[in-house]
Amino acid sequence: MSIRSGAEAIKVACAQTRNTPGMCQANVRSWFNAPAAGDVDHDGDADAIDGWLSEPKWARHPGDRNPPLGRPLSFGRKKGHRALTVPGGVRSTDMSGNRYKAGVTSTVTGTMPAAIAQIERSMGVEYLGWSETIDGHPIPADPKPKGTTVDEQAALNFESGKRPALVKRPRVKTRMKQIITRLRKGSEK
Ligand SMILES: [Ca+2]
Repeated sequence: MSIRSGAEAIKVACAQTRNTPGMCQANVRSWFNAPAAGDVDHDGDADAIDGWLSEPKWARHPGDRNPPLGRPLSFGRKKGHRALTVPGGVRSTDMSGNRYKAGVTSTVTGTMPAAIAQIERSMGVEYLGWSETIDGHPIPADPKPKGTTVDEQAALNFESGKRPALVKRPRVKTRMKQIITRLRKGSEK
């Protein structure tokens, strides 16, 4: 089982729009492809509190309301809550239009401290912190995008008409065409 990076987890979370009510912990860990934390505090329930407790102390950032993107947030009180920082806010189960709504997964929108406070108010929970791990598993770094080299990007710009003045030189033009041909060959493999 390989754990997803923050960016990969964000993608999975943002594609999800429904959830079984009250299953925040199971949903957030599944966005990361992480195994269940289990009943860490032995209260007979595997919930968000267990998720938070399963994170090693070194990986917890208690009370830090400016968490980075793609990291799990934990809330306490009652069964607690778990959610994920995403661009524009916090992806959360049982939230719709920045209000509590059982069964709907959405992004609670807002800048980071405000979005966290919105979840606290809407769900009656209290922010505990964010963690660098998910259910005790390190979250791997985001994969590097399959980039193009500087030359290849210049060639693609040339082909799409976005040609810098430099490319008007015949020798450069020939070189750009060679690179485009090579790119084409590469993509036919
Ligand atoms: Ca428990």
